[in-house]
Amino acid sequence: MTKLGKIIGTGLAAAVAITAGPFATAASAAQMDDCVLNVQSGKTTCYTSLASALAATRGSAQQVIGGILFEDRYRAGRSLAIEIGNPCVTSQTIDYQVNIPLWFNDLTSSYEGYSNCLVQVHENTNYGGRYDGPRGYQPNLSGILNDAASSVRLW
Ligand SMILES: [Ca+2]
Repeated sequence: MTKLGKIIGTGLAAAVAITAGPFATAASAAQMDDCVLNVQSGKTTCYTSLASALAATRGSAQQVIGGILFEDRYRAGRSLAIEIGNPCVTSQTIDYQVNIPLWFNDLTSSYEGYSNCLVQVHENTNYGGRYDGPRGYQPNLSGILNDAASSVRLW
């Protein structure tokens, strides 16, 4: 490395440290905050952005996103995308259902359906308790269902 390279390298490292702040760890430099849960396999895969998560799904054969749960109102914050095998059909019957992984449990504040799916979130696991939906878009879960969803159905 040239002397100039060393200076630039040191400067970048210092800048990152300052930006990251006192509570950051090395892992938080690129937080894997946007995840995709595959309903069929139960496997969750996480990415550093929602755009990356959706791009990965578009690149996978035979999979589409049926809905996305968001940590904050109006599609903000961390997200959990629900990956399904085929688009939803009629909105008259339940096409897919899955329990929300523990890391996203009781976090949902807004949600949106995709691939012709309507989303319904339930207060408890296994589709119990109170629920909201099915809807195409819920921008602001309020009251008892805010930060409470533990399972989700796609209609
Ligand atoms: Ca709950």
